[in-house]
Amino acid sequence: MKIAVVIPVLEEPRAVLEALVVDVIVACREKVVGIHFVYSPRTSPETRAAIAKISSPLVVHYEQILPGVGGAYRDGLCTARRTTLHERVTHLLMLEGDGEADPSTIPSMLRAAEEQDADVVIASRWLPDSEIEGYRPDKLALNWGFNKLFGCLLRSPVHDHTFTFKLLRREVAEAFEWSAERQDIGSQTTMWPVAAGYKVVEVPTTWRARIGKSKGTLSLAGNLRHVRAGVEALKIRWGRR
Ligand SMILES: Nc1nc2c(ncn2[C@@H]2O[C@H](COP(=O)(O)OP(=O)(O)O)[C@@H](O)[C@H]2O)c(=O)[nH]1
Ligand SMILES: [Mg+2]
Repeated sequence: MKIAVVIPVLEEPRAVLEALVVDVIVACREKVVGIHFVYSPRTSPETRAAIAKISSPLVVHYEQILPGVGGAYRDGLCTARRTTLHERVTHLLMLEGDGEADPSTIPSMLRAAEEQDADVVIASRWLPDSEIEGYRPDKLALNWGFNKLFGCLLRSPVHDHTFTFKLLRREVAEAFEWSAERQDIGSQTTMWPVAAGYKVVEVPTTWRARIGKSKGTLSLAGNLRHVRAGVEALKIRWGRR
């Protein structure tokens, strides 16, 4: 297994970024071949400077071309496959730069990929051993309902259909024309592989809201993007695409 990690960043504290890189290296060891930070024109100079100071040969800097956080991940998935030295990347790890995703889940994600021969491993916020801290109650209720509804419609084995933090087999990353521009990249990259019959498994994780205000959060209406991703998944599932 050779992993390229994709981390979009806007304005993240230096300590969070440094800890992320250390945690990824400790968790993946010799399996990690590149840690790709994806920058937007809105990424702060402080964030860029903090990453520039991290002295690891694994760190790669990339300016996104496609719009939004969805575009950042799409660009990152693409460039991570092309530019990670001479190694052949077999897996892509999507990880948020804001510290809300818990990198201590990575070892169990790698184990699940290897032991269960999974195509996608989701870090899940909705398993019995998962924890969610500081999620807005209205969004939490919406997320719960969304997961129940689309879990049922898609006959999905998954409990968390929207979280971005996951490990994708390279083949899965290349199998779809991802179109998400915002956080719907999380739902596309889970629901479309589920719908297409890939083996998608989950491991429990802890999600903690970041300290301070986030810049990129979706409005309640923006969550309709997840519904659109779900409808596209249904079309894949029932053969209309
Ligand atoms: N490169 C890039 N990063 C972004 C963009 N929008 C959000 N991010 C970063 O992507 C990561 C994931 O964002 P997410 O957690 O979905 O947004 P949140 O609601 O702001 O926490 C965070 O580290 C954000 O700072 C963007 O348009 N471009
Ligand atoms: Mg976040």
